[in-house]
Amino acid sequence: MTITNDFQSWVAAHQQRIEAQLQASLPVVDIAPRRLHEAMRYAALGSGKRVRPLLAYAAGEVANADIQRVTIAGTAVELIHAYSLVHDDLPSMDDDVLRRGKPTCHVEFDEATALLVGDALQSLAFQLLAEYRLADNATEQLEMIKLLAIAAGSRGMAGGQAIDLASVGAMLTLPELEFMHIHKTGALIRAATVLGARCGSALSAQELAALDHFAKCIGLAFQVVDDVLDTEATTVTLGKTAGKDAEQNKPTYVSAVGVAESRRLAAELHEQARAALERFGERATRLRELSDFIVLRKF
Ligand code: GRG
Repeated sequence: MTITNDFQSWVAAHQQRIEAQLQASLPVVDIAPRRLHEAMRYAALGSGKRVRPLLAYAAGEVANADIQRVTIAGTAVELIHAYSLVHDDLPSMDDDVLRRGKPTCHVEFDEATALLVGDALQSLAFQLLAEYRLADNATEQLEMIKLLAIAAGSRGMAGGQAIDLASVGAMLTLPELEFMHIHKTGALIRAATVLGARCGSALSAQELAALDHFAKCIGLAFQVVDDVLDTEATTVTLGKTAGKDAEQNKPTYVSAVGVAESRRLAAELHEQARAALERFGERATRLRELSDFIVLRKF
């Protein structure tokens, strides 16, 4: 399992596509309200691994999708992700001062602006999905918009965040932790993958289910690795405050089962994710490489 130069070039090229689309879609700073627009751009542009859009592109390759359609879907998911980070960092939530190697949005601007940034990024995501053609017919496109709305809402990411906030100081069982993360982190990762595939030629229900299962496993693996990195990596490498989970007494995979077992669990989820891709052969090469990256990453 190695990260090849070819994969790295693919990642860089697709990260650039997303950056360019974000640049073009975010409101410019010289139209009013300027401070809000500046803060939106501050939160969404310039860094971030862009894992979710990369998953959309890689799944799009499985379904032979038009790259411009995937760019819009991936950008919409990244806008939702950027909003979630801004809100997650607020004093009323995780209360963090560092994100993507720079001061969090509410520190750089102010709390009210950060709240509005999250709101406006989320609206912009859905505006893009409604504005551009993503599917050959309107019914399919509406289904795709609904899929992202559910993934971001109370039965998805926002619901997972509510469970996370209510769990501070609690000792969760492994199934409870899994339930929380399938929603908080996993829902958007699954949505990105399935949306990427749905930008392409119709896959069968079984093929879509296999991709969804891949994304469910890799979304959980992403979180397990995140928990390990929170204990083992430095603030400089992560670009966000390391050790926050323990400091805030949050239940994590590491607090539940320790580092070694967490690593074993991540490897098992990685295996399951790769197994779900078997039926796709060469078409799923980028998804396989991305799953390796997610598990091997150091930041
Ligand atoms: C506020 C509704 C609401 C939801 C917040 C995503 C989230 C839910 C909170 C983020 C807290 C956190 C550290 C979750 C762990 C996994 C995760 C999503 C990490 C950040 O995502 P990356 O690593 O970040 O993809 P970059 O900066 O690379 O985009």
